[in-house]
Amino acid sequence: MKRASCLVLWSVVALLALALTAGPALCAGKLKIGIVFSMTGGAAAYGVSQKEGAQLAIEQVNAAAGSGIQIDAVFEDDASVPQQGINVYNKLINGDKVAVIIGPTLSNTAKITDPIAQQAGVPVLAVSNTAGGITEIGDFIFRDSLTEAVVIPNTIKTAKEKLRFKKVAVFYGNDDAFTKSGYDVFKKVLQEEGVQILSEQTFAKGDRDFSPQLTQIKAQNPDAIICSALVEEASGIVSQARQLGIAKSIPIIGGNGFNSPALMKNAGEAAEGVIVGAAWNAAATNPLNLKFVDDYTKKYNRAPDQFAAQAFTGVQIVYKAATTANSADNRKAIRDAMAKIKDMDTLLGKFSFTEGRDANHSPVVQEVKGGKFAVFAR
Ligand code: 1QQ
Repeated sequence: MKRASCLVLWSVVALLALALTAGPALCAGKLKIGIVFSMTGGAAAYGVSQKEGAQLAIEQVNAAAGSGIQIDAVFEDDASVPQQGINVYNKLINGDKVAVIIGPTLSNTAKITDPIAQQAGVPVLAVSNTAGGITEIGDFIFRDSLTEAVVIPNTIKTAKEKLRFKKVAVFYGNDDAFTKSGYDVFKKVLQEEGVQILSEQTFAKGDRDFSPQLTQIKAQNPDAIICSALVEEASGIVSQARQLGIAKSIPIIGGNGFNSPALMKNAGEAAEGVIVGAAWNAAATNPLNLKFVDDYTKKYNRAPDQFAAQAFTGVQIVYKAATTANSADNRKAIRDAMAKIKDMDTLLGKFSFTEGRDANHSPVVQEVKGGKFAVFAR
């Protein structure tokens, strides 16, 4: 009897050993993703959409995964404040021990949180940071959001070709990494394109009254107003420009901060005709985008925006990296697999990272028409 049970035991051990050495067993387990978005504070309009986009992707990935790797997401709110970003990064990395982080919403926060992840060897995928100098933080930092450096030159060239503006006023926030970075790119391209900059005006985060600057801008009689702002301030600027009598024929041209439907919600009719550079437009007809727009609209009863689309894609990219690495928890292996992603089918098109771990696809130019972002075509 004793000998028989011993035999059974040995056969089990032998079988186990065989299973372990018989090539790559499919890894199951939970892929813990820390997801940091601005759910409250000035950037909440972006963060709320991002969370919805991410949740839709997680649902779909987990439904398709069966007994393979499942995503276990830990959502955190950075409250649009860099210090809160630091707090939640530390919690996710050291407390929850996540394998990878998606976020944070703002470049202004990423600039100080991402070095923490880099130091800890935790891969980060930004899904909305567009300022310069983010992926340069280190080799664990990636993004699927097109930079202002890629989007804005296309916006200015396309708009200038159609509208033929020669002299513009530039208006930007000088206390935020994204608004400053957008301003730098706008200025460089305007100079390259030979457009005269009549004046440069600034505002600060949280400002509500833009009439002193807009009154000066109006007096300078520009052909267009170039504005680098997050959506809270952008909405106020657009509304007040029209209230002060700056004619609709003088277009306001913005960067990524303008990309939220909160602009139309807050500024209403005044937002009509605003021109915005973007990474994505809802009208893209590739099958994955059609499905995304349909699924999202059914789930949330409203159309998705670019931030939802990029967050949705971000979850898929991270998941692909984990399954390629065949690991739910090896941070370095997931980083390495992410760096190698090539021609992945996404709603943004075939997705690959550049050498510098940035997104690599064509930008679009949009115009607000009938309360929606339409592809710019005048
Ligand atoms: C950034 C941005 C914001 C407009 C989006 C959240 O692009 O902070 O980089």
